[in-house]
Amino acid sequence: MKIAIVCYPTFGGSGVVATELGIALANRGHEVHFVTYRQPVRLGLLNNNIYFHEVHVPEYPLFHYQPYELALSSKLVDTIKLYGIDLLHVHYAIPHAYAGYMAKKMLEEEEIYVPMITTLHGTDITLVGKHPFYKPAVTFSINQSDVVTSVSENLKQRTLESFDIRKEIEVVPNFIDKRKYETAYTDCQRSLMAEDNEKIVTHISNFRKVKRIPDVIKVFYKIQKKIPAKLIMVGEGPEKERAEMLCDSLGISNKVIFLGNSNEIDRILCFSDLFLLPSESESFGLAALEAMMNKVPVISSNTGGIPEVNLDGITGYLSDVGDVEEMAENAIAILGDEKTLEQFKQNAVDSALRFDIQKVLPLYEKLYESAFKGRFDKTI
Ligand code: GMT
Repeated sequence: MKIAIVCYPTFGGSGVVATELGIALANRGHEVHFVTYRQPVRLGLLNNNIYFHEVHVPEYPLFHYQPYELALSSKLVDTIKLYGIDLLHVHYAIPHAYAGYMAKKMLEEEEIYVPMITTLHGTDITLVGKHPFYKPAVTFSINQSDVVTSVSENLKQRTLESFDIRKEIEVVPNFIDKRKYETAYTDCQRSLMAEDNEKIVTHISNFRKVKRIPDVIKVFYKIQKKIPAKLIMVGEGPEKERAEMLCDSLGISNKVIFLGNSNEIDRILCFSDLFLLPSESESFGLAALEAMMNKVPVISSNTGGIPEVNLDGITGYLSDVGDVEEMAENAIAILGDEKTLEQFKQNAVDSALRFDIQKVLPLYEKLYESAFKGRFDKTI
């Protein structure tokens, strides 16, 4: 099939999932066209089956806000016509499902019928999407999608609770490619980051408020009082400066390494012993899954879809949002005993295999096929 994928090209989870999905589809022989405002960060080299079409938004001084949706829907129309695209898959409802719907309608004027799959990722529903200023448009564009998927059962339920949805929502979880890890680094180079006797604790995110970055620091502060350890903070975002200041005031700056955004996530996780994800809300927690696949147990909050990924007492531990005391106790219980740590590491990787791409990709392909077969239904 010829598939157009719309996503955010940044380090956010939805963009990562969309990119990895596109690469996997291309490897299965599909022709994949990414349509977005920059080449997605995980895309790497383009190949015979992968194309990238940049959406340009011309600046005009009259506009206080530049109309990205307009430029995106126009680019979609052009790309779909030029390449004979069979199907459109938009990741993150805002504004992609809205722009996708407009493109569909424009194409219908020319008797071109392209089904649209919308994948809900989290904040497009839980944070931004349900804001009254966006809600009618988000509800409309979800209902107008030919297929709607959500990355966890929890996100599906939250969508149904918050919006008047008339469509069936299919749960297709996020995924990970186990084959990528079979050839992963053998020399983890942990000595670059910590002394032999130190444990390495890691957090990766976009440093937004929802990630509760101060909790990460507070949990680590308690850990390092009992166990020699380093904290590696990966990512960029609005909370980063405050985090650096908190480390300073707690006197642990020499034990915390801020790395910024990285394309070497697997390399960092390879030498990590524990992953912290104390988020306020999380529809899935892709970063936790990536950690688990790298044999890193997870200490997390029990919010949203995280319990579908991190299994309490098996792959790590779950606590109520903000319960830094319990999170630190659980972390110390895992890190403080080598046998326990080894068991949790093994459980983490075993459990991550539930989300191997070989299991998840066919779910998307099946939905694509049924949407493609039914593409004329709503237009008759
Ligand atoms: O918050 C992020 O980490 C980025 C955000 C996004 O929109 O890209 O992530 C959301 O989608 C990811 C991929 O499906 C999920 O793993 C994250 O849990 C989800 N974030 C939230 O729900 C806060």
